[in-house]
Amino acid sequence: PQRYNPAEIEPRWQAVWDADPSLYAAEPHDSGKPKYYCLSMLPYPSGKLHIGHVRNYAIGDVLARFMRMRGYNVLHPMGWDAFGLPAENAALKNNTPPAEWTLANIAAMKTQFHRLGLSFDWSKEVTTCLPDYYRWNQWFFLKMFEKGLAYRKKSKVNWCPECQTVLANEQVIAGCCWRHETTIVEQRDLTQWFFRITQYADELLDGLDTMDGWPDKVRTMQRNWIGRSEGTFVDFKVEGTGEIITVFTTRVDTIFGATSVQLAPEHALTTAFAKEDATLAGQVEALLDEQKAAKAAGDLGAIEKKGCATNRFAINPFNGERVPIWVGNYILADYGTGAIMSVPAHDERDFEFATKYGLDIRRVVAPNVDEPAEALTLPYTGEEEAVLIDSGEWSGEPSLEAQEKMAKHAEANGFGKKTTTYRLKDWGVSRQRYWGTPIPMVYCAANCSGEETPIPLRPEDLPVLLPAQVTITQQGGSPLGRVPEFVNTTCPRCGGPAKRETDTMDTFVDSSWYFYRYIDPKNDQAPFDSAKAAYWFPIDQYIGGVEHAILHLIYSRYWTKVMRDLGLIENAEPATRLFTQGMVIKDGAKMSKSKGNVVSPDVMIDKFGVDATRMYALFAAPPDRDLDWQEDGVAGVSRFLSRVYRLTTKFAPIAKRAGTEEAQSIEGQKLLRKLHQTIAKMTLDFSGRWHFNTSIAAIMELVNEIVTAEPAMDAEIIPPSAVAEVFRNLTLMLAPFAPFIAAELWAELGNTGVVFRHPWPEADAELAKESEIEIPVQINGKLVNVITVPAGSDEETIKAAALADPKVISRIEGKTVVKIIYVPGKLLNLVVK
Ligand code: ANZ
Ligand code: ZN
Ligand code: ZN
Repeated sequence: PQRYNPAEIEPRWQAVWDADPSLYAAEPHDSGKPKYYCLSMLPYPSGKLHIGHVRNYAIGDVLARFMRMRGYNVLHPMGWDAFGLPAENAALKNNTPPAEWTLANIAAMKTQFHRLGLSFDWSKEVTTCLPDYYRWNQWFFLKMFEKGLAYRKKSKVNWCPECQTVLANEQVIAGCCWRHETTIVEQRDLTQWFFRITQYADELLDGLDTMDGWPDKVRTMQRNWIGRSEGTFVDFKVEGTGEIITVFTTRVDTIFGATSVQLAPEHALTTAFAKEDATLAGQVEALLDEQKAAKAAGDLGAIEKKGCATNRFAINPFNGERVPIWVGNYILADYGTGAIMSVPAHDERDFEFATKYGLDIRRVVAPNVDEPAEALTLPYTGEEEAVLIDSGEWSGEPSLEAQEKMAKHAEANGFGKKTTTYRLKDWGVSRQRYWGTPIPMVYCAANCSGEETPIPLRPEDLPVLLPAQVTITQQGGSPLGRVPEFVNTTCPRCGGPAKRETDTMDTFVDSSWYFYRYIDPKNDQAPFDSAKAAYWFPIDQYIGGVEHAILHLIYSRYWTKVMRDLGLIENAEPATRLFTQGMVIKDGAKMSKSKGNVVSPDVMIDKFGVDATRMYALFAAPPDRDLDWQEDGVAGVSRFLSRVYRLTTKFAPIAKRAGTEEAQSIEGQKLLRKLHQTIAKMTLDFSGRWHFNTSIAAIMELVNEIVTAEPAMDAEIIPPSAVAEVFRNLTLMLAPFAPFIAAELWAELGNTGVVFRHPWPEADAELAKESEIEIPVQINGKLVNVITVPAGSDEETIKAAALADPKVISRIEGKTVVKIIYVPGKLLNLVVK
């Protein structure tokens, strides 16, 4: 008998497949076939695939292969998220140009992908660091500038001293840089480019409600990130000066309980007050430091609330009352208006603060008007059932209604209005880096615009190429600013000398729309053809890590809406379904070089082959859970494949002799029953949850049944036609998971053609039907025996069979059966006295 030898089988088949470049190619958008766009997130070309990649890409690959077998026109592309900091770091370390380093890594990883037998359509490859891609980033930038969606403003920005660049809010994690987990992010004042994502805040939020193909946890994270909050602006006047402090509150109904106004340490009035009062200035500085430290620690909510009085007062416009103005370290400058009215009786934070500093605490809402308010435990934060008390003409109003009415009142009297605030901020896209997309703007100091006003390039000026000759140093500022040939250019308006913008774009720009480029990667007239997009979009299944839940997945949704409004596409969301896979861990811990627990895909493949490695990655845990990598487990899957190989090669000669009119035996029926049950189960597993671990377990069970039937197949009690049917379908079902062994066995069984171009098998419901079913019998709730009855037996037959069972007879002897409860198909319980 032949031995299963993946080291021989796998390269041989890969060579066969390589000879057919159309093997995995999507058919054109006008092919008339139903489409399926299966997208796995593209990797950063770090140089080496890790075992986590193997798992992620195996999930998409199985799905793409299955959908092809189901007759869909499948698009399963791959590309490279190729701009970014690591290339610059490598350039610093090894003195290799970022482009060279990146392209060499891409070549190395492509070889690894190839070895893994992933069914990517490489004719659609996209590499984001090449000009034929990034010129379209620049094109979009110009469109967005035209629409007022790209703008420049001076602002406080997050600055990573290690990266020497600005970070988006989304790239600040627990106060530190997302790439430098221990480097505290600083705030700097810089003029930066922004994308107006806030213009789409409502749509981004409301869209989430309709996206039921996305995991709830991802939708919740995006909701919180957008952080829409309905409230009211109310203007308090500073006593004496008449200056206005606008506060943002979600609870205007509690305004009669406001006993102070609190300003953020960075509020403009705080700064103004501090200028005239040195003591105050010192106190404010201390408060600001505390706030920064808490931000860096990542939990501003946990800050020990502190503040200082300004010795000034503000007037509550609702009742004319005079309340002290304080500065609080828990008030953020960049949320709402940076100022609040403090209502200690009904807000946790204000309560803590007022208790500490002895400020008044005044109850103005209560769950019930009849109960004495003094009995209420504070702070009382309820609003659904609450009613206003001690609130002048508003007393007696339910809280929620009062919020509406009081906001209207403020608006009518010119001291406030209803408003909506968002936690979401505009997307800062400027980076002081070299290895990114140049921003297509110039400054014409001499004639047109002055130093500060950007002039957009014309579409025909694109692409603005990244200069190849650049020295990467640790020095701050944009590296492009040190390349005179890049900086000095001519003005598109007056033709005079001008200077180029030297910031590059955040690399999240690249990944916001790369999946649209896949459908038309060689188009040099437009980012893509809209007719193609109309066919392929939205993506049917997007697969990637949950770590992208906010950053990448909000930006891509935003980009989709912008493109829709530019008239390029019709879909409002990029992907109908999102699947977030779990991580691969080792011995319960995340793999890392420092822990020395990294599993190399190459080592696994050398030992066990691609098929066993892929299949183990899918079998060892549900794909959305973390997987603890066990080499023993891979060995186990490899033994399973050896068994399949042995059985198939052994029975192939019999299968090949299959006739058409063979008499069926009980043994043959039993084996075919298991086969069709397996087909049905696997087909169901492919209908949306992608729990491939249970699919593979089902194939394993089928193979166990084949082993049981081996003697009957040897003796040809099971006819050759049944043998042929079983092995042929087993091979087809293995094909998405273990394509190499499937191809080998498909040929071994005498078939020609490519196994994974063959249609997926159909389950025959008649053949799958059980001839007998098992019913557990209980007496007074205790299991006594399991009886076997013909499938489809009615209740009377089953009761009779139970009462005729010897074990049951002996237990009920001398007693009376008072009741028989039958749960159809599940259970029979005799109540006996
Ligand atoms: C008075 C009040 C009374 C409030 C009450 C709440 C309960 P969300 O839902 O997160 O938007 N706030 C407003 N701006 C703030 C800032 N810059 N820094 C810290 N806190 C700020 O929360 C809005 C509430 O958070 C606002 O409503 C305000 O406190 C506070 F019984 O105003 B509230
Ligand atoms: Zn950093
Ligand atoms: Zn000019």
